[in-house]
Amino acid sequence: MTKLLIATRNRHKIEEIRAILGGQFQFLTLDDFPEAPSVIEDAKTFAGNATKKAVELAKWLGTRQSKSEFVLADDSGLEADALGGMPGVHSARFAADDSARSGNTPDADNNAKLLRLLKNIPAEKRTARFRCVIAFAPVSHVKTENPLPVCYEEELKSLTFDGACEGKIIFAPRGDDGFGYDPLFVPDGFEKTFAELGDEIKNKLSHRAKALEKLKNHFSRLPI
Ligand code: ITT
Repeated sequence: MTKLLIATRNRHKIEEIRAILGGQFQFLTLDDFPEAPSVIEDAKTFAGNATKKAVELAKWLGTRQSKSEFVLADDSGLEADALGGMPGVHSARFAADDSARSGNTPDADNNAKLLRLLKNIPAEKRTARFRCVIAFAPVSHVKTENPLPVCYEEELKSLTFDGACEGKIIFAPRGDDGFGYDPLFVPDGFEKTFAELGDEIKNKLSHRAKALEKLKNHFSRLPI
């Protein structure tokens, strides 16, 4: 069975990714590697941050006696149209004063800030989407004789898969399941928030489910 490191410390992401990918992989997470370096997410796009997380962790694992064969990293967030796509790549640290430098901020604070900024926006203009990019990088334990100039080799071998889920932002949080902005997000075609719909439904229609579906399709065609 293929060994896969899920490169996140976000427990909710780990549970969703495991549930969606199912029994095809043997999963490890960053909890299995407390000494793993933390990656600074300073790219301007979800794809940039996801690739950075996957590639840096794959390079680090390549220097160790780890049996992981691939690293999977998820970068995701919410885009509100009335806010020009904010919070976007800053979703996890939206409530911080300086979103480029601070660590993650509590979900409740991020949600409160989102509601504050959308206070005067009517229901029909509260359209939004969750986006997710999954980066998938091989762990190489073998040093090549003629590495590519500079250090692009791992980047070139990594793959990305994206997914989006359209919906709208309501006026007050509802529901207890999920994480992040789930209590404020009603996906198109539903009346309930992701936090009310629960994991089973969310994992069929979410941005993460769509990105992982593409990864699964790709993987099912590989001879491994
Ligand atoms: P890692 O970087 O360790 O993976 P993180 O939580 O910092 O964990 P991101 O940088 O990708 O992850 O930020 C994702 C944020 O976007 C997350 O903290 C939520 O605020 C929001 N988000 C992403 N997917 C979500 C989902 O399915 N439901 C609700 N909010 C979500």
